[in-house]
Amino acid sequence: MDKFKIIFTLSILISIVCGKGMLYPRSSEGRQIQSLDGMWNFRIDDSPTRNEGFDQKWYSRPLSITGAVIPMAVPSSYNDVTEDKNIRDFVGWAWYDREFFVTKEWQSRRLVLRFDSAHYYCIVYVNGAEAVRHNGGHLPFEAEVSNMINFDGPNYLTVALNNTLSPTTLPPGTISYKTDTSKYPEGYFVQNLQMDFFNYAGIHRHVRLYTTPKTYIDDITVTTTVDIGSNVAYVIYDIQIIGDQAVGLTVELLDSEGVVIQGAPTSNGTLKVMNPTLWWPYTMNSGVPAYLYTLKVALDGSDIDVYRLPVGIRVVNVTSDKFLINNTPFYCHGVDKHEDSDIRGKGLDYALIAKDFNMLKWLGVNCFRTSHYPYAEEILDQADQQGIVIIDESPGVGIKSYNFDNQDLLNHHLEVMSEMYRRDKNRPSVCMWSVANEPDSDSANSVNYFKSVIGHTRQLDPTRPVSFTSDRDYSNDKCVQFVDVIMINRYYGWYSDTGHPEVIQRQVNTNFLEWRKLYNKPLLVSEFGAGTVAGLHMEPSMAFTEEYQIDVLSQYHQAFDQHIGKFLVGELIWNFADFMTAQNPTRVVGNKKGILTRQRQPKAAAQLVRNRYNSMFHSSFKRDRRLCYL
Ligand code: GCB
Repeated sequence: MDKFKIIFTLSILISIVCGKGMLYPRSSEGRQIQSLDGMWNFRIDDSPTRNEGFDQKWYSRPLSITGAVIPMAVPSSYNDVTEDKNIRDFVGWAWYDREFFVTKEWQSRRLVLRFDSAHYYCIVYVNGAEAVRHNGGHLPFEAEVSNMINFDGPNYLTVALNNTLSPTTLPPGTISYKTDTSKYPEGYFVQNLQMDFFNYAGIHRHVRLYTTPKTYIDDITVTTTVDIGSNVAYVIYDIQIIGDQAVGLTVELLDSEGVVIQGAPTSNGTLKVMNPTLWWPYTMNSGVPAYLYTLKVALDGSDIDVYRLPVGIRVVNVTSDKFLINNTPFYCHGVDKHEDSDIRGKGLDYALIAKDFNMLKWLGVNCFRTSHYPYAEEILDQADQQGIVIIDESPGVGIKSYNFDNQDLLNHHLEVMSEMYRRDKNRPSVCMWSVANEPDSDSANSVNYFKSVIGHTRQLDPTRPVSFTSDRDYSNDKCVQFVDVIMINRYYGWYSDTGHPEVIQRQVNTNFLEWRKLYNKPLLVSEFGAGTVAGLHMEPSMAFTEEYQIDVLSQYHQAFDQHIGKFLVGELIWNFADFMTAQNPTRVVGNKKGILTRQRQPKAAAQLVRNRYNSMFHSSFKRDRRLCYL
C-alpha cells in the first residue's frame, strides 16, 4: 500500500501542463482533426500493490498482451458501464489503450494530441513513451507528438488514470487505511470524499489528434468593451504565434453572415465596431440574443494557419446592488447543474447536452452555475450560442480548514484557475468566476488562502467579477470580504427546520438584511432546495414528497420577490436534475433535489419554476425593451 501512496505523490510533484494556449480544436484551411474517441481497451489495476501496471510497464505493449481487457467507451466515466462493483467503486490506476493510424500526408505537420478532460490524474503514452501528464479532471491538456508517431504502421495510445482524491487535489479528499484486521481484510482502504457527488472517473471528454503548420497560432485573447451612449464597441485582441515570428497575419472580424466588418494586420490591437449587435442573454433580448461575430486569424505564407474564434460583444459590471450586462440590470433566474447521467456518469454526451438546453429553455432558465467544476467546452458553446449566462466554477469544492495551510493545494488551486481562465476567457456566456463551493470560510486560515486565489483570478481577468459560494453565516464568514458578488447557499426548511417551510420567508429576510448591513455588495442565492423522490405524494406535504419541494421553493420565491430590484441579483435552484452521490444514509441512490429526475423528466415543482421564470423574462422584455436595443 505504501508503494501506491508513493507513486501517486511522486506523480503530482512532476506534473506538467504543456503549452501556453489551449484553443479548442477547430478544423480550418490550416488544421485537420482526427478523432480518437470510440471503444478503447480497459483494465483496472487492482493488484495488491496497486502498482502492477508501472512495475510491469503496461504502457510498453498493447494492454491486451499484459492481461485481460474489456471494451470501454471514450468519452465516458467507466464506473457505471459494467456490472462489476470493483470497477464502479474502484480507487487507483485504471488503464486504457487503443490503436490508431496516421496518414503519411501528416508527416510534415505539427501533430498535437489533446484530451479535453480525464479524471483525475493522467499519464499518456504514445508508442510506449510518455507524451504528457496532467493533474486534475474537468480541464483540457495537450502535447505535441509529431516526433512520436509512426507513419508506417500502427500506433498505440495508452493512458494511466488515477482517481484518488488527496489533500492536494481539487476537490480534496483522503484515503483511510483500515488496519484493524478483526474488521477489515489486509490492505483495506477507503476513499473519503469532501463533496456530495459521485467521484466519476474516466476519459470524460473527446480525445483528438490535430494538425497545425509549424508556425501556428498558439493562443488568442479577446476582450470587448461597449460605449452604450455612442453605439460603438471595441474588440481588443492579442494573438500569440509560435514559430517564425516574422510571419505576416491578417485579423478580420466577420458578422454572423460572414461579412468582414473590420480588419487589421497586427497580432494585437483594437477593432472598432460601429453599431454593434451585442451578445445578450436570451431573456434580455427577444430579437437577436447571443449574437456572435467571428474573429478570423490567418497567417501569411504558403503553409498558412487559420483559426476562427467566436466572439460575443458584451460587457459585465457589478455595482453595490446590481449585476449589469451591457449596462442593463441582469437578474439570474437559474439552476445549479452537474455533469451527470445514467451509464456514462460524467462522460460527454451530445444528446444529453441538447436535451438539457431544451429543458433549460423550457424552464425559462437564463443562467446556471457549473457546480462544482468546469463543464465541457461543448456545453459552454451552447451557452454562448443560446444566450445563457454561466457562473464558471472551479473544482474547489469542500475545502476544509485543515486543507488551507497546505501550500501544494494552494499552488494547485492557482494553477487550476489559470487553466480555467485560459480555456474559457473568450466566452461571452461566462460572466462570473466562482473559485470554490462551500469552503470552511469561517476559519482563520481561510483568509490568506482566498485572498490569494481570488486575487490571482482577478489579476488574470479584470473584466469579470469573482466570487465563491458560502454556506457560512454573515457573522462568521471571513472571506466574503474579497468577492464582488456575495453568493450564499441556504437550506432553510431542509437541513434546518425540516418540515417547516412556513419559517423560510422570515429566515431568508432576516439573513439577507444581515448580509446587507455588513457588505455593500449584490447578493445571489446560489443554492436552495429540498430532497424530492419523484412520485412520492402527500397532502399536507412531508419532506421528500413532490408537494414539499413545491412548498419549499414557493416560500423562497415569495421571500426573493421582496428583494428583486434592490440588492438581490439572482436565485439558483439546487438542482436542475437528480444526480449520483457516494453511498450514504442520507442519500437514496443519489441526491434527489432535482426539479427533474436524473432522466430529465419534470417533477411537479418544475411547472412552478417554469411559470415563475417564464413570467419573469416576459415581463422584463416589456420593462427593459428600450434598454435592450441600442
Ligand atoms: C450543498 C452543496 C451541494 C450539495 C447540496 C445538498 O450545499 O454545495 O454540493 O449537493 O448542498 O444537497 O446537500
